[in-house]
Amino acid sequence: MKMSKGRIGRRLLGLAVAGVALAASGTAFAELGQPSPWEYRLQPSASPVMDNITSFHNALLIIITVITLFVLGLLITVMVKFNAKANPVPSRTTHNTLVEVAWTLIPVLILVGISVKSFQLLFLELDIPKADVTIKATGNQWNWTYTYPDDKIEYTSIMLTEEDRAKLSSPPPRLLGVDHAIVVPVNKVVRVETTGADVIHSFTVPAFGIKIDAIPGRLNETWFTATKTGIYYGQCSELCGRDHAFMPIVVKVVNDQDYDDWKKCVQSGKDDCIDVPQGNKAKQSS
Ligand SMILES: [Cu+2]
Repeated sequence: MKMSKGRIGRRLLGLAVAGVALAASGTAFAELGQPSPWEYRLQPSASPVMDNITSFHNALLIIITVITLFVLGLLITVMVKFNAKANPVPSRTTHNTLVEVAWTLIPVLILVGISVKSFQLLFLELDIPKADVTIKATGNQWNWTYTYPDDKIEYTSIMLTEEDRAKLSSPPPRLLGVDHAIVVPVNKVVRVETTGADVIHSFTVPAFGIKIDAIPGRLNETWFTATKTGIYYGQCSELCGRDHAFMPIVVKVVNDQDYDDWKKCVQSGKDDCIDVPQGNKAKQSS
């Protein structure tokens, strides 16, 4: 079957339009703080670190696309222009100083540019600003224990069963809901300390751009500032055993007033604090 040039062009154009439509729908489905069907991008950002990760990722995507297309173009040019049929008498050129300097220097400059941005991002992630709230997350097989050392609050967060989930008026996504979320105030620096009680787990919340191992006998730390109120879902991201897939992380970001109310509520041992859909296990630790 032979296709005319015009037909091939129209098909390619059709494919390009479909691709753009798919890319656009990817953003249309994206919901803050949780994964969405057919998502292939990063989750929408809700912290300054994630803003930086997202723009770095997008910039790298442009750079590698341009480089790949450039190399592809060179390959096609060589194949078309310099094959034995089109170019029976090859040139005997072996050196070209300008070209050699250029193809050494330009990639080095590109890599240096990328590394500078990359180090800036690493420092942003690792330089923990003065914290307003400190939370210690302890990974257990297979749930998380959260401690607010400054407020003497400690509770364990366990994934909701399908039955529990069905009872809720607005159920959380499947396998992501928990009985007790982490509650933090919006626009405040939250320092997260992680450790493991048994094996290595990993504390991850994509929308905040944090992923840090929770290792027995060690205290790791990271931080985030949630810039929008809402509910953010994450998961343990280190294969930690049988129920690794069933120890989600839920962070509820609320305003200062709600945060204070929640703290008081938990400290007074009440049953219906804002993060608790049923039963109360969040208690003041002794
Ligand atoms: Cu785990």
